[in-house]
Amino acid sequence: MVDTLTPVLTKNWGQDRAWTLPAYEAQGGYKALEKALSMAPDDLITAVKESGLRGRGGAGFPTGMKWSFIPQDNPKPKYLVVNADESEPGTCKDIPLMMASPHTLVEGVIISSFAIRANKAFIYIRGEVLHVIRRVQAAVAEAYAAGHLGTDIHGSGYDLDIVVHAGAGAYICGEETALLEGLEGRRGQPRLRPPFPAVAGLYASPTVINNVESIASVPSIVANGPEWFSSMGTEKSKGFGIFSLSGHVNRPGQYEAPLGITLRELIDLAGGIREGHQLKFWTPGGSSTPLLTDEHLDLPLDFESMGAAGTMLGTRALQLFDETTCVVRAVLRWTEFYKHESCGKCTPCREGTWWLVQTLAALEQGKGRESDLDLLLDQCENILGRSFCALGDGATSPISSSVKFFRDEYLAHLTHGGCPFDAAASTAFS
Ligand code: L3W
Ligand code: SF4
Repeated sequence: MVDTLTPVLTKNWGQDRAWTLPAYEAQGGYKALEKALSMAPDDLITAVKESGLRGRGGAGFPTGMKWSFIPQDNPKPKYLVVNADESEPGTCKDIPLMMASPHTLVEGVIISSFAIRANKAFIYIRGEVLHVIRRVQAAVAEAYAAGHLGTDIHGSGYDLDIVVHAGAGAYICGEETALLEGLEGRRGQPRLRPPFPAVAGLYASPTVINNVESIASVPSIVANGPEWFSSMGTEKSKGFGIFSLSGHVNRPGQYEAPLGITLRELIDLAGGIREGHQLKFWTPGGSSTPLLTDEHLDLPLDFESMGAAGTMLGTRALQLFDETTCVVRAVLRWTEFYKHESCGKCTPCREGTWWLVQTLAALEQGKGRESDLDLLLDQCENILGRSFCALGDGATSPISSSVKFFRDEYLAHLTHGGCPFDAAASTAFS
């Protein structure tokens, strides 16, 4: 079961066979599609703009504005691509959503494609999650059989085909242009932007790429109206979102709540930090967003407040670590991930992430010198803003933020000649 304060995307997750078409239709599923097909596409774009929905994949770009960038006077086909390559460490919302309620996504894809006048849509799912790919494929097949997809949908004259594509398992393919490269059959490496995909995306045609949760939010906006959506959340971060809590919390999982909720409130919903322990540090939006500490428990989880605190809301992947966790060791593990996932296209990230691991590993083993901390920050500075895509920048986030908050813990490794934490007690990263 999901604890929820805004039961919209997660409302049917606990129900019997919620992922099937009859169960979805019994809850009013595909009624929003019926309504959308009776509207003018431009009015749908206006409704999504007015709702204030912002991209749920990390960057928070306004969804309706992105749709309005699609040049309708361009004779090329238009495409909708759903980024379902969820792989940011700690992020676990799109996969549960696709498993529990794939028709919410499929209905969102049809409405969104109609709005931007696309006749072909792609759902790009990371290849490792075969069960999710099968679940979404089954939902797409059900939608075709019921006349929600294919030619002349609901007698409207509108045609749409959906292709479910399995990625090959590279984190970089969550970057939108690397994803397009992969979809076109090439090695997944980012493209130079601009041009943005809205102008020249898939097969050099105008393309909207949106995260799963963004697209899955669209049917509820169409059904209930933009004011309903914008009545939730904060002034500039409207609506609700799925927060994934993991780590040292009693009930890890997905919690759907209005944007602007605080971590303290979410921890309460999740049954508290494990008995006898205190929160030490956490990520607001996966490991690519700078860490925060127990001093930040009451900050609203919205795009603006997180930015003002020097971090990002990102994907709302809240990874919680109590005082038994060695922050240096946690950061080393994340950095090894970025080194492994660097696509190799640009030098600052390809070489830099390798150097970051060397320096961090020496510090973690107590073999470094105090000056290595400055070297580490210098290496971060030479990657941040100098890399071709956000992966390089993201790799530096946990490092620079952890040095800012836990410099003494780094130094303790040097004076101790290794990790001062009792390995048995350090359960998160053993
Ligand atoms: C047209 C313009 N379109 C921007 C579009 C752009 C994209 C969206 C956001 O990175 C972040 C990153 C990760 N004309 C436009 C325009 N767009 N200007 O708006 O663009 P941008 O550049 O702000 O961000 P991004 O490159 O999409 C995403 C962070 O999210 N992140 C990573 C999450 C990972 C996953 C996953 O595992 N799947 O979501 C977590 O925080 O670091 O900063 O569509 O085309 N002038
Ligand atoms: Fe590839 Fe890293 Fe450069 Fe991005 S920053 S293009 S992942 S090497």
